[in-house]
Amino acid sequence: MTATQKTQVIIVGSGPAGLLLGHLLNLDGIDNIIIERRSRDHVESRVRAGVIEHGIVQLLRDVGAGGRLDREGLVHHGVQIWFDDQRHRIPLSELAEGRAITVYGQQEVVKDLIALRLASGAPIEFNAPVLEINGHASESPSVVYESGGTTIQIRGDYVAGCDGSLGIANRIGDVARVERSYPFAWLGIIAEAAPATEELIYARHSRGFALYSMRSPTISRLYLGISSRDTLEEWSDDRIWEELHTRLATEGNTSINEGPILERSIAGLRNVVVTSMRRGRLLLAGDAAHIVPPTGAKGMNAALADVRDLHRALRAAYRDHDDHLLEGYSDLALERNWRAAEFSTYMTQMLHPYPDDPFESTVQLTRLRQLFVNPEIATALSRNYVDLNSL
Ligand code: RFL
Ligand code: PHB
Repeated sequence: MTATQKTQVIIVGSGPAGLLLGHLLNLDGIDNIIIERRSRDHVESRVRAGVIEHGIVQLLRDVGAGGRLDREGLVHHGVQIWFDDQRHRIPLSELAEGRAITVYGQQEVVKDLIALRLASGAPIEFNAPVLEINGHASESPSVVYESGGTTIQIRGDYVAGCDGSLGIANRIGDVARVERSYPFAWLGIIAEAAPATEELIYARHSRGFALYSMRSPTISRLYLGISSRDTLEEWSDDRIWEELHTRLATEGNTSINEGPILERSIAGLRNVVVTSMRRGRLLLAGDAAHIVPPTGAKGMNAALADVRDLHRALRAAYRDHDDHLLEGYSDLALERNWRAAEFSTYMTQMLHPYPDDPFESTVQLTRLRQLFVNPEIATALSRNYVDLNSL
């Protein structure tokens, strides 16, 4: 092991959460290091979320990470919700004080933040798995990681656990979590095909859920709700397209452009919320602390909103020697994250048919119809969809 290094904040993980936190701390002159298990190339090409809330776009702009996002992001003022063989639209911006969502891939956010990091010259280590987090209950916690065959120990004032759901930080200390699983997963593809829709389409079809999204004028992002037991081998290209055509059709009219499938993966649907996001001087943010099913498009937004709160708290601690915000960080972030959990559950349960449960099916259709009968319900959905994490 090399001699112990020292910094102020040790950030584990370079997903959206860790990268934004590092950037915000740099702007305040607070020393920090980001330590990432995977390669830069891997982190920059991981296909995941695509919808950014109004307030989170503003946050990225405010900190100088909004240039390409503003040029290339697709601003959407409405969303399509299809069911009962009919097309319906929710005018998001009309119902949410003019606010909108921006469709911009998570890996683009990550690329933009990595570019800022490298330009700042602040340390970021790729291919460097964190093996241990020690002394979280003490005044000077430390992290042990591996890099280029060497084991390195670094000590800091705080450790930020931004290492996702499968990382190490959320296993430290008294771990308690509340969970829910669903019998569904999403099969997601990226296809080289111009999107045949201008707005996202969430479809509840009797055969299952489907979502039509996009990444650019030439790249489509599509999802199918499948059984949580299914594997990729069971889903040939032909089967995927056939099912998408069926579920994204109304009155017999299909509306999808096919193209070569560039990427495919299956992600299970689940909720997890830890009972505390602070364990002494170890602070959790993002997927390390909570997971939502993707139906509400909240995961990345929640991760970035956690960092907005955590950064304020760390700044107050360093600049004003005031620990109040740090002490309140977990409660504040959990309240917001439970609202995200509730909304994501509502969207998931409304849009994924349970084939063998006629009661649940009728409840779902009743909920969907209510959305287009009762403007208050559509308004609540719009506000939560476009800006839950800044409400
Ligand atoms: P990340 O992005 O998982 O980053 C964690 C990083 O930590 C690294 N790591 C370690 N590094 C060092 N040492 C260790 N021991 C480590 N263990 C792990 C990992 O390699 C990784 O780089 O977490 P973060 O930053 O909290 O960001 C969370 C988001 O990635 C996640 O919430 C979203 O992708 C969720 N999500 C969506 N969110 C949205 O807001 N809108 C969406 O439309 C949306 N769609 C989605 C999604 C997630 C999906 N999947 C695949 C889970 C669609 C899908 C299909
Ligand atoms: C995406 O574009 O990847 C996407 C959009 C909406 C969701 C989830 C994922 O709810």
